[in-house]
Amino acid sequence: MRQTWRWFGPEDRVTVRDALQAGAQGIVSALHHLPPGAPWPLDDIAKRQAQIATASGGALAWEVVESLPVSEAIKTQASDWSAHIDAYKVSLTALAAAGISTVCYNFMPVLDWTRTSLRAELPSGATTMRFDLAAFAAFDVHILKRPGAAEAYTPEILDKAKAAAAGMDDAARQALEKAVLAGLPGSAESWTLEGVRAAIDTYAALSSDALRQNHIDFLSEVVPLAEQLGMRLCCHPDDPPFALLGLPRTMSTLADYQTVLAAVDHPSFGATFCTGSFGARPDNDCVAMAKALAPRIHFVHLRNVARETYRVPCSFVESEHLAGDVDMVGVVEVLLDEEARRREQGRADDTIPMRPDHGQDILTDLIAGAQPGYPAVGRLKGLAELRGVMAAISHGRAKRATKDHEQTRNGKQDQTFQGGNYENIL
Ligand code: DNO
Repeated sequence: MRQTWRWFGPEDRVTVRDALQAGAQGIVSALHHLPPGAPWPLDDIAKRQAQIATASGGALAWEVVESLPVSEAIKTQASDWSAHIDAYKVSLTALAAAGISTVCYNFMPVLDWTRTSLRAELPSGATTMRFDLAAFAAFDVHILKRPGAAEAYTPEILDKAKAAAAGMDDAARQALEKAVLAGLPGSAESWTLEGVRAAIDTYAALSSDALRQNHIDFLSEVVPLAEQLGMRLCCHPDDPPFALLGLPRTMSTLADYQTVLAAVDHPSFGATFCTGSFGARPDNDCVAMAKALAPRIHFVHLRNVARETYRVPCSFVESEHLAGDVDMVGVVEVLLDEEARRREQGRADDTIPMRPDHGQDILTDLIAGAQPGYPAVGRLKGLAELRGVMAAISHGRAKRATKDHEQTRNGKQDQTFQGGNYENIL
């Protein structure tokens, strides 16, 4: 797998050189300063490419776009949706002209990834991101005060949420609000409570099926162009993979992916396989899902989660890459198998880009103030561990292949020898 690293651009406190020193082979980036729905000008793309090339002395290039955001207007098919589709096509065309062919996006209504704590302290002093269902309910019911919110939670969670809200001072309330509304890291957009309420209202009449259909309509518009340009679009799963704030989420499970992949059955459209997002549901078996989706996986996020409760929705904490509930070695094995299969089939995309997704804040991360979830050292540690797993699996395979080869050769020699055996001839 191609070992890539997310860089948010010049504002990112973790630099391209840091990525290089961590051993990354390529960069994942986006033009976060442009709002969803705006076209990406070729000049801005070229500028980002030049920044990466200059900072890495030509060693690294921008290989994957994450994300080319899909606007709310496209998701709800509001009046300006077709103008936004046109802008999306302009951006894809410019990216293809710049030589970038893998583009990740998501189709989550309103909020992107959602946590209730961005720096939850662990016993070691490290910090990590956490989603606590009771804290989220406290936000939904007591801070956002969404009409009907209480219906989304069990009485037990509502009791906990009430107690949590009652125990919060202003600072705690603001921290929770900030964590939930953090949205897309590095993005130009940040939500206010009023903005979220208004955005939620635009989904009032939109069922899950309608949102799924809007997703398919979006893909029907852009995938033919992606195909023509030789690009791969890949949808990131819902994070967390269940409905929040009464909004539909339709890319959370294997069945969700299979429905959309079948409806837009073209190799130019596939999945961003994110183990941390899928893994936050006890009924998502990441190894089985990776096997089922393998031929259509265009990009991989490797991250782990430890689930704290066992229903859907559940609470979870982001664990170290090889700890937690996702069988990370099992998933990597499936992905390496898929690469081997693609090589045999002569597919051009036989090397799948992966990135170590998120990382705990450890050592100097604790004072560096990087984007939540994107520290230098925590990610470097994750990448190093994952690289170790990949190397060990590949090494084992290479050894077995050599052994098989030798056995076949010896077998052939035996046969040749038997063929020339005088006793046999005589
Ligand atoms: C969180 C990320 C997501 C992801 C988008 C892709 O850290 O994994 O923000 O980039 O959902 O569209």
